[in-house]
Amino acid sequence: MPLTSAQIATFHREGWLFLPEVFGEEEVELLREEALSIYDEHRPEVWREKSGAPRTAFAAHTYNEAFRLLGAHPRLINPVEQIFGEHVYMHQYKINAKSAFTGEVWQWHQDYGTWKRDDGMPEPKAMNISVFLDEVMPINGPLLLVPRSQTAGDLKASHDTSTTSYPLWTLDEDTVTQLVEEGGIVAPIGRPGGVLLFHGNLVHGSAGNITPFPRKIVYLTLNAVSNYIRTPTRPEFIAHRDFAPIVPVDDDALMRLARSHRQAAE
Ligand SMILES: O=C(O)CCC(=O)C(=O)O
Repeated sequence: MPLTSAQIATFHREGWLFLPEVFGEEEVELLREEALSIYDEHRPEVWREKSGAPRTAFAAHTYNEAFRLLGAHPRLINPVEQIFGEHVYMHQYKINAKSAFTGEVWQWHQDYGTWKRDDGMPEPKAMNISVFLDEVMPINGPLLLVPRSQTAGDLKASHDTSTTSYPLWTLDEDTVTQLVEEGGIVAPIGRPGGVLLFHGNLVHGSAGNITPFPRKIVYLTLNAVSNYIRTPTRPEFIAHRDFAPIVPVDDDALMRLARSHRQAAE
């Protein structure tokens, strides 16, 4: 279903949009199982917290069939192309684990801050569209968003290479305080299968997860083809160099794969 004009207006005003129940239980169940087996692999794309628990798995669309189909899924590609008005390619792909008890913080940041400084992306014409694989609750480290902060543009940031295992261009407390005074903080929560998209300059972060409930979210970072990165410094599996437009798969492709896995297991 295309986004309605009211949804597009909300996205442009607030900087984010949540779409519940975009993927069904069978589809999400397969993705959840595949994510767990990827986290068990020892490969350079799987980054770990200081505790050794998985933090994120990069580029799973290049080595896992279920995540390949998700990375080209029309329910994710079409809304972003609708907003940008042009074709998109995959700039980055992550399955963030936020593991039970050990999932660590993501400091306050804007995604475009890192894409610009580390990858040479010309404009904030890229965004994250994410899929909840577990229930995202107020207590298990949901994303915290500062509504309307995308209008502040690209903010001054410092490169934090020590707080977590993942280097990030982060914002200072005064800047975050001021933006929160203006826009508040929201924490989109919801059932597995929900989809959240947010502007590349929207200020966001998340707290650690000390609950027994994991909070896996897949993030597709889709970039407008004309906005391809010019001066990448990060490895290919973090900032992709294949700028070809994504060709969407059939809407039922992931469902069919889930059913074939289930039948093979019966
Ligand atoms: O998964 C999270 O909690 C935060 C992820 C994030 O902020 C990002 O990937 O830019």
